[in-house]
Amino acid sequence: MSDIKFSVGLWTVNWGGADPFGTATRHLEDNPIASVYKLAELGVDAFTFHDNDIYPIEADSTFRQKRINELKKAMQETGIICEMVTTNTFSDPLFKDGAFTSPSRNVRRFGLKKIIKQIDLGAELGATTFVMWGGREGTEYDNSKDLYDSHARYAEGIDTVAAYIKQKGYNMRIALEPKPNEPRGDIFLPTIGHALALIGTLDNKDIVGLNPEVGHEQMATLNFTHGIGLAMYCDKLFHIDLNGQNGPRYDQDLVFGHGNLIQSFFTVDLLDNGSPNGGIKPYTGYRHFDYKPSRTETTKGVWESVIGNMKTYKMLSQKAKAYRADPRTQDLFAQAGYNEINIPTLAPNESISDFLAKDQSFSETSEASEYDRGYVQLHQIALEHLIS
Ligand SMILES: [Mn+2]
Repeated sequence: MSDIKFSVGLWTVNWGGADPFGTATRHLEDNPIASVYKLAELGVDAFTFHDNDIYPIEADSTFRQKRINELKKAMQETGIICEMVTTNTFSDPLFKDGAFTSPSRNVRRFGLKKIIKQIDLGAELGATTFVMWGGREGTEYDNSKDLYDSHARYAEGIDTVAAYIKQKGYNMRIALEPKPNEPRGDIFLPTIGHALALIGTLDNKDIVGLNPEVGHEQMATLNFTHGIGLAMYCDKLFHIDLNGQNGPRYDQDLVFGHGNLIQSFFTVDLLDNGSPNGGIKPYTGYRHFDYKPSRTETTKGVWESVIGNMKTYKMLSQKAKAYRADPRTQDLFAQAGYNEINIPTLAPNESISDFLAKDQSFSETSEASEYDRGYVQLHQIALEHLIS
């Protein structure tokens, strides 16, 4: 447990509650840096931020530097660190049709410079991950954009940034954050799988991975635990956004565990313990919370929700450990076939022609259809650990 580290985005706790149907419901501190002190006080190990979380897009260099100095002071005084940075390429009207995939070359060039500026700042502050959420990269209509050139410009943008990181020698990797929709009708790179496919085409794919968010995959009706399982299989889980979501609807950004709880349990189990056969190693990165304290909450509720995220994670972590250590679980893993799925289907050095020459009769293998895998009992044991 002690090696698990938590981080929180400044945009989460500094969200005033404004949504598409209403204005802010909470009074925020004039200076967003105040929240860094509060996060440190609550025992959060690290924070993350967009450039415009600490200064507005129109800020001059003097004001920008003033805020950076205040941020560094907060880090020195509290010991909290900055583990990830990201760039806001979605709020300003100029990004209404994307940054890397905007039809306007001027917007794309402005967006690229804005991103690189934040990467320089992140490196200066010690951040090792740069997250790219292309919230405005997409369309409302299928004929709005040339789909070859849009993906080519997206890939070009990512590759250019990755090449810059390498050229500067920064200890930093890029993590793409998929989301299916909202704010765009359809966002490019909508899921973990889509993003992995584009990463495979990049020149600098070695330093580009993923920052999957629980709710974003679940908005697309996908299984988040399976998604990060694939990302970890591909060595591409570079960062993670933990939160809560109740199925396919608007992006709820609830506290971690406040949505699909049993899936949260299996997510924690995979992150903390790896896969049962050891192919997926335990995740060593920050457990990052990207959520929105509900609009109904006052400032008090904001800080309670920060604590809630960490407390739930720790509780699930303990329960996942107990589930794995339970002898019934280990017996049922064997019954479920865990000790057979790890044996390759072909024998060592078995050629495809040798394989085809051997008899594999239907009657020999039909007994498999009657084999009791005990999946329901295994799941019941997990549930009992979860609610005990
Ligand atoms: Mn979200």
